[in-house]
Amino acid sequence: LNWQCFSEGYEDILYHKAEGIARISINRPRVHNAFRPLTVMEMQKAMDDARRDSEVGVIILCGTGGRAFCSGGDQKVRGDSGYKDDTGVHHLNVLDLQRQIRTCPKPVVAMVAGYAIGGGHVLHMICDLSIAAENAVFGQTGPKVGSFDGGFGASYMARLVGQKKAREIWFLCRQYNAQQALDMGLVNTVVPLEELEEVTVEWCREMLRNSPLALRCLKAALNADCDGQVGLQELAGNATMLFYMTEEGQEGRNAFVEKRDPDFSRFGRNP
Ligand code: 2NE
Repeated sequence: LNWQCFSEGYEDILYHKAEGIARISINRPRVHNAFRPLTVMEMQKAMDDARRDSEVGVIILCGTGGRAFCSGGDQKVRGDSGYKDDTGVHHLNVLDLQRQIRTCPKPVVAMVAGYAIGGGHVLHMICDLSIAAENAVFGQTGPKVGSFDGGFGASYMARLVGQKKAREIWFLCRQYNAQQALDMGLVNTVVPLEELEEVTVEWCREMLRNSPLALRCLKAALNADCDGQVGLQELAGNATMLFYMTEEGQEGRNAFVEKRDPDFSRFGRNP
């Protein structure tokens, strides 16, 4: 792909676009792409751009260097109530990023080479699809390093791999290879490292050929099954958008603007 670079102004990430695909790469390979508050803020900014760009249909999240997708929160900037930014303020802003990925109406694909560990493992789980390279390594470390993610990191994991396996992953803090991750439903496919981007782009292209509205509603529907009232809000927002697109919905607005009574009589009542 002929990636166009939009990385200017970013310090911790690289941001590229090509043929309807946006690619956000964590670019801190010296720490296995651990995230600090700035990294997360930049990812949020790029995610927002990709969401708003009508040319973009699919978003890829990945890490640079081939040795790590992401190793979670940067333990070297961890303060006593979160991860410290340059001004000393403590954050857990990766939780906002998780929700942003989840509620983005476009498919988000994790392209995982190397370690997806801790909060980095949760990030790939939150993505709609995960394509793993053969060198990928998955696992949580929270109980070892004095942390845990009891939100999506626990409950959504259990939806993916089942309660027993989720407890094993969190309680024992083992590492799992790509094949094991595939076997337990953590990832969609495993490919040789040198084919990782090519296969990921092919999966993206397949999705781009399908109806964006159908994908959007399906993502919201699958989220709604897990996300309670917030999930229902997201699904219902799509229903409202679709209603706005109908003549029946538009009649209500037109009548108000034209200061007349609405006439819904021409709209049928399907059984
Ligand atoms: C990922 C892993 C298993 C790799 O091991 P290895 O032996 O291949 O590499 P090494 O030497 O540990 O790492 C290379 C460099 O990257 C740094 C290391 O410190 C090392 O740099 P130097 O010390 O040599 O200068 N590095 C790696 N991960 C880092 C991290 N997360 N923060 C800062 N520096 C890191 C191994 O590196 C590992 O276990 N890493 C730690 C994984 C971890 O515990 N992550 C945090 C989990 S908690 C979390 O992410 C979280 C949450 O639970 C809730 C909310 C938000 C975040």
